Amino acid sequence: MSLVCFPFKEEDVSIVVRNVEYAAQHPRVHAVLCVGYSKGETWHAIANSRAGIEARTGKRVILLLQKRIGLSLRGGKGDGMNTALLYFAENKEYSRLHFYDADIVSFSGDWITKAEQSGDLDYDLVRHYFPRSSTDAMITWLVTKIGFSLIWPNTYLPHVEQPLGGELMLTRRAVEVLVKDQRVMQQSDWGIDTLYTFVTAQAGLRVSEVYVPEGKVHALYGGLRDLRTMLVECFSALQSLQREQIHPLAGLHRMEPPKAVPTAVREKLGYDIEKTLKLLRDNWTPRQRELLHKHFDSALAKGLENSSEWPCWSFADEEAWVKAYPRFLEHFEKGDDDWEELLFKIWVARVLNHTLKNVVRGYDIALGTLRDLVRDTQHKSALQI
Ligand code: GDX
Repeated sequence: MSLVCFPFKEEDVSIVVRNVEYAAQHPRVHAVLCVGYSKGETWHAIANSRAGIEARTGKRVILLLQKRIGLSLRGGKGDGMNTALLYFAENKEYSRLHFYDADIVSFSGDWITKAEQSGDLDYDLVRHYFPRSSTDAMITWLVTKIGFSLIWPNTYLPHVEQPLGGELMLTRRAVEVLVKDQRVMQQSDWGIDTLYTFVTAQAGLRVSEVYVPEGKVHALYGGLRDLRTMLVECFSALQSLQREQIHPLAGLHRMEPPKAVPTAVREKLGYDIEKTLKLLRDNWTPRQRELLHKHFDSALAKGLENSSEWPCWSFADEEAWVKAYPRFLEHFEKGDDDWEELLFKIWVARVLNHTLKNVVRGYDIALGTLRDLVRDTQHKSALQI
């Protein structure tokens, strides 16, 4: 018997309500849990449609406000997901807990079926993965997968296709591992996905990634500025884990092979390039320049400074990013605006470099360069351990 959770903030209410009903209709699902950030429009829309969905499906729809659990960090999606973990841990009638972002336009009962089928093969954690545009997932590729490759190259972590995905299914065993772990319960912000991925790997759980061919159609980003908080919180979560050890043979990771990528995904541009170009010119301070020259390679420092005057990005190639990453691991300070802005600017320059050097050569080349970067980083790092 499964419980499906949708964490939500403010989303298109018709999509959220429809997704709740789709989940409730599924034969394996016993109840749907909606965990809201606040009592806004989306909350009230779910509250108003709840009785109708319960009458039509015969399943309970539970509506909870997220608890403030991780008190040292911003209260965000982590508190929402962890509120669901605690609810599940206390209510022993459920054996599996699913999470789905509430705003997925392409969500259907098939997503639940796929996860349930892998759960039937005794995996502890099932993650959904899907085809993504060659300019999407830039935090996943450049921060999380490169970080995993640099820090834990000889584990399965660098091979997890979508380690930040919000669509996953946990067995009771996996939930118990997470709930008992203070690192997880304190991660109240966007870093939560990193923590779930890392801690389940460290605990040696069995992970399966299932492929959803239609992809995740959801609200799009404007300029990359929209992703600044997520970038900082995802990097900082990884930075907080950097001294942790994982046994190279811990856990098991299996991946369903992908299928041909749909044309709409191959052709999609994930963000607004023109708006993003301007970001390299904004918010400079003398201290940012000082930190840049003190801690980073001179070619990168000079290139980024030049970009404050005129759009340029060629300095932020793959090698420059992989060289800069350990410097951030060592010196970055979350909450220090100059450090956050430097991380953001160097990441923006890297994303622009990827877009204007690799993506312009076509989808397959662009994805190939991302995969090669992860593989090469992992290999070089493994040789140094
Ligand atoms: N309860 C609660 N509290 N829900 C939240 C909060 C919060 O503070 N913030 C966001 N949500 C909900 C939101 O309404 C949606 O249902 C879901 O969480 C995801 O948020 P969204 O803003 O749509 O995230 P985005 O940018 O689509 O990122 C998601 O996908 C990334 C990815 O695909 O890689 C999100 O699941 C990320 O964690 C993931 O990295």
